[in-house]
Amino acid sequence: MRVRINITSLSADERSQYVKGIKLLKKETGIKTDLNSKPINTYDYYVDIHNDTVNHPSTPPKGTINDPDAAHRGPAFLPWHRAFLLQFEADLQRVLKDPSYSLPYWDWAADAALLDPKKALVWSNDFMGGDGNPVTSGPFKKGEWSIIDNPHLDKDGHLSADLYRAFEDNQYGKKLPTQEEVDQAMNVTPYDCSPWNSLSGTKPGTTSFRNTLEGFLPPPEQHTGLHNRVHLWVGGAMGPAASPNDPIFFLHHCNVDRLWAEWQEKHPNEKYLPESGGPKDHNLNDPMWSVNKTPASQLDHRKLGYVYDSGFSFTKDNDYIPYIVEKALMELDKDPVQSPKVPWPSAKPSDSYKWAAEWTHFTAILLTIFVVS
Ligand SMILES: [Cu+2]
Repeated sequence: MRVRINITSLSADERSQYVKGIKLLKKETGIKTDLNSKPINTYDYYVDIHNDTVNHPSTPPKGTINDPDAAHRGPAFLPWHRAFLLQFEADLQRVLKDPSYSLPYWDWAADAALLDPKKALVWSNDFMGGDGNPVTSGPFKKGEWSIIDNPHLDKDGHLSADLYRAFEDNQYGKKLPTQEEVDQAMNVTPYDCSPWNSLSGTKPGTTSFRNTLEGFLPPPEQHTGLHNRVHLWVGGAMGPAASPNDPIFFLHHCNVDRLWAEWQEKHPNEKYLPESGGPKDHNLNDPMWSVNKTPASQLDHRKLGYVYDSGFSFTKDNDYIPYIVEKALMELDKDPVQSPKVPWPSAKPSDSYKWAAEWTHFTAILLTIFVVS
């Protein structure tokens, strides 16, 4: 079973593996063709597919702006992106020659708690690089990365194919979603509800986990909830439908997928909805456009071969020891990038274990003082 881990748990070498894989996919040709059967590099294939989901409305002829496309504003939002990520991950495994390679995830709610989320580890020079139009730092800066399906003007007014970002610029994306907002979403049931679009859950007395996590709920601030707001917070290339142009896309969506997986574990009796009667591509057994999988086939992430390192994965008390040690180390050595190297599991140790935990904590501090001095 592969484990998808928090980016803050990656070593510098592991961070560079992700960057290396992304760059290899961008260089690789001969594997994929675009929707017009023209050759396209493997990375841009994913940009192109995602960009084109919007041209595949689920309610032909084209429905209202509230109606789903093949992958958004509808129940299949979560299974479609799960399948999309798995295909991307399989390509990374192939180019990195590592069948156990697993996408890491960006826990943006943890960054929301930082003094300055713009300085979080994820944006460091050896990983995603920073802000700007164009981006001028990190592995995806101007000259080292180009984007497709999104011609735009740079800050000097020149037509550009460079990666661009605009942290906290969008009026609806001033703040990353907080852990409190995530926790509230995790309590929302059922999975989804009629009318199975971006209005799901807006009618009094109805609610929708999918629409809460996707981010069209709660009204009246539509489009500004969890997943959507992260796109807006990063801004730039993360805004339009070609958002996989920014390699942060996959780390963001891996986190969205993690939250769905945790919700599923938390609510084992809540089924995927709708079984039938919903928009095309979004019913339980509909083949989803381009990924060629049904939502039903994507529901059990363990059967798909992976788990996440957070929350439910920590079932044994012993699993906490590295976290307790790490936390102690962090207290003594303030991290300059303001990010814990190891995420604190969301579940808490059992009461019987608290004493041992406190002792481990205490010993770790003593050891650290001893080793440092
Ligand atoms: Cu998407």
